[in-house]
Amino acid sequence: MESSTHSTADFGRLVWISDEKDGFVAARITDISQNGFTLVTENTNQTVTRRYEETFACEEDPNKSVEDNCALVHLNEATLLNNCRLRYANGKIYTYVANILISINPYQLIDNLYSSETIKQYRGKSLGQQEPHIFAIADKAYREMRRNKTSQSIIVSGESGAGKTESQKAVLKYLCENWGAEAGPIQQRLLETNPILEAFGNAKTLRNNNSSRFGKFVQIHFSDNGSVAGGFVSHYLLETSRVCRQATGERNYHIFYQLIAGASPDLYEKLRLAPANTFNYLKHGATMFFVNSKSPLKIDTSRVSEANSISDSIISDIDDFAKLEKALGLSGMGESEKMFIWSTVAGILHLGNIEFEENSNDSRGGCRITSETEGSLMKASELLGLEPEEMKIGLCARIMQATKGGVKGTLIRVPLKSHEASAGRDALAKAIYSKLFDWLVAQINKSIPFEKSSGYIGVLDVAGFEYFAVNSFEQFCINFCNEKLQHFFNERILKQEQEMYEAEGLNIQKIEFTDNQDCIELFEKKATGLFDLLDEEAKLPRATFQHFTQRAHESNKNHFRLDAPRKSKVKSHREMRDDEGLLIRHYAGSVCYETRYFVDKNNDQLHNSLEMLIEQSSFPLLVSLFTSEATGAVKTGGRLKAVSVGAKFKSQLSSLLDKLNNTGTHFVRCVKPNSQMKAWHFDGSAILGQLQCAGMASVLRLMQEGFPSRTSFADLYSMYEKSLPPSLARLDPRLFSKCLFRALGLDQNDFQFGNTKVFFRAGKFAEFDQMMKQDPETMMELISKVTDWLI
Ligand code: AOV
Ligand code: MG
Repeated sequence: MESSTHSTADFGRLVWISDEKDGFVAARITDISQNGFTLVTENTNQTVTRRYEETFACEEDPNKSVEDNCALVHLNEATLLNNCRLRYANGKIYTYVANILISINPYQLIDNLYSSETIKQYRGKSLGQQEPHIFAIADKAYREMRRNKTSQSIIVSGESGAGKTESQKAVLKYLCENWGAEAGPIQQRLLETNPILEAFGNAKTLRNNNSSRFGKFVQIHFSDNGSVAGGFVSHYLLETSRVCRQATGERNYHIFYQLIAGASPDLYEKLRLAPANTFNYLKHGATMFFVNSKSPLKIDTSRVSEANSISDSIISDIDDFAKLEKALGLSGMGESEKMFIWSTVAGILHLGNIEFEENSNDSRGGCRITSETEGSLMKASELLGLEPEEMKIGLCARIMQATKGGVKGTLIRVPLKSHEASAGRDALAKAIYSKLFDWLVAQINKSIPFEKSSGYIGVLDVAGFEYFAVNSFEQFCINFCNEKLQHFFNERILKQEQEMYEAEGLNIQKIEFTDNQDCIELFEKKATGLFDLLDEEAKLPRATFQHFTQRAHESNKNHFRLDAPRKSKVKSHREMRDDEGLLIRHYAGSVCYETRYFVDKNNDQLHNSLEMLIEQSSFPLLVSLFTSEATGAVKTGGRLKAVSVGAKFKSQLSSLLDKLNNTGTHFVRCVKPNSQMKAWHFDGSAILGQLQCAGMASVLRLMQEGFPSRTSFADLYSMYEKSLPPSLARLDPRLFSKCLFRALGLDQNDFQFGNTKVFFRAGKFAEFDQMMKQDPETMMELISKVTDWLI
């Protein structure tokens, strides 16, 4: 709060003060000094002192909650947190901040929250007419798409486990159930994409039992008459490292366990499957099976790892496998395609069991496959359609082109050390899995074509900003993506809003917000940006992460956003030398990245003998995964062009942002209430941190000053034009609108007239909208009274 405004009148006033545990607690002012307040906390009766700027204004009644936070007198972080807390305690997970929806994960199914009856209640209703809900946002997007004839995007963000994917599913359900009737199978296929994407792209992590390990933008297309006409799924950055390794307590992708648990005895035999704990790619995380759900199915306990006692967990995998099979069928995949998928997945598991040892008989120091794992090689080669001998050679050696005096010569085989062969094996497994995922998405898209589209509603579900004790290339990419989205959010909500106020001649104070364009440039600037430097490093004969890191620091000396890791104030970070890490100041806080695997992770190309190996597979579908453009491969002169992971992601993101820029946007900020995934437990400090990361503080400031809803005079006029008597039809739209507002008797404080639009205070549009729904005759009567007076 501003110091100049304080006086003895503040004595006894209640304010919010920051609190380590709860985010904010209420405290009463007992004294005022030059530097700040002395206060007594309401709950614990403790006397504390705070500087003025550390306190936030509190509502007269701090126990009053509102659906739209903008209905409060004081809009700040503390009142927002308190409002969310009060609502959450009453079983309400949704709250608006004007048009932005905040959604706090209940970690428990709420009766009827997403039922068909509820869907009906929201259809065609303006925001604010019903309780806050994700359906209201979906409906708003739909109405705006129809009214403005422009596509719309719903941007769902939040940290892992906050409820993004569940929100996305709710939006899909709402749109398909309301406007999908004519689309029939397309609508069903759209809804069935989820079990497929989740089986292959989700996994149990420490933060979320069903964590999406990829980003997605799902577009639902609509035809001219407003019914669902098709869809399209774009996906981003699947986490491939999980295929080979998982952190303790985490799992590999669901599909591996689903297949083992759910395959029929015949299929199980055919795929040479075995209990999960016998596969290297599954046993490191150690939690094999999980989750709830009761199933009447008989369980074959021999498939459960011996290390894990039989529990309910396996049942969910069996159920989910059945759902997956059905979904694949609905997406147009026949028996042969399903078999291809199963054998590829099983092939990856067997591939992971192949181990190498140094070959003392090889004078060139190469390695060989251990005799104990020869069987795995046989099984993997069979399931991937490869010759076992070829596979052996492909795994244990790489092909190089000899050069003599700068002239390229014959191809030679260079034997690999066992650790190099192991790395190649893992790279192969990851490549096959990620190509399979690309292919599945391509198949899904084929099954939901959108030729008759006249516009779409897209829902974006990407991982939110993250930072851990150790942050690597994955966090680097995700956080870059979040910088871009935050920038878009700032542009849309904050910058454009203020520019519009100015253009409309509204007198509203300028709101400062931190522009993060400089941080984006640190990543994507040509030549000196971190992504380009990383690509350049890979081209060097002796690429090292230290050299990359040094160059990153040298090329961006004195860049406000970049520093040496030792400057990190975050205690949990491991000590790092300057050439081992990057400290980046993101919009949501500083993150220290460990660059050790950056160069490797940025390059997902297989060494060429493995690429050649796959191209020899007797399964044309497998070969096509590596050569078809549908799965994202770029071909140049018959060979695949090497595009680094970072470069691909950067270009995907820029095309996503182009799309978002051309749509109307709606924001949903999901919040994870606590780190234990406990139902209805509100951890104030953790939630406050997320609201801050979501950029809510500056939004609140803007809303406090501004008018977040508006409608143009021209639109208002055209709604009535046809039924206007000649004397009224002469009025220009602005004058007409003024008459209309007089007639309606709206409170002068709730709106302002701009040059082309009328603007409403937050939360006041619904009231107006409701009045506009009176029958035209009553309205006309009202208007003509005002015009009489006017003329
Ligand atoms: P996320 O998508 O944001 O995380 P999810 O949507 O997967 O998070 O939600 C995590 C879990 O929280 C779900 O599996 C549900 O159990 C529960 N949940 C979320 N939303 C609701 C809701 N509205 N009602 C009831 N339970 C809910 V990640 O994909 O990890 O970033 O990467
Ligand atoms: Mg998710």
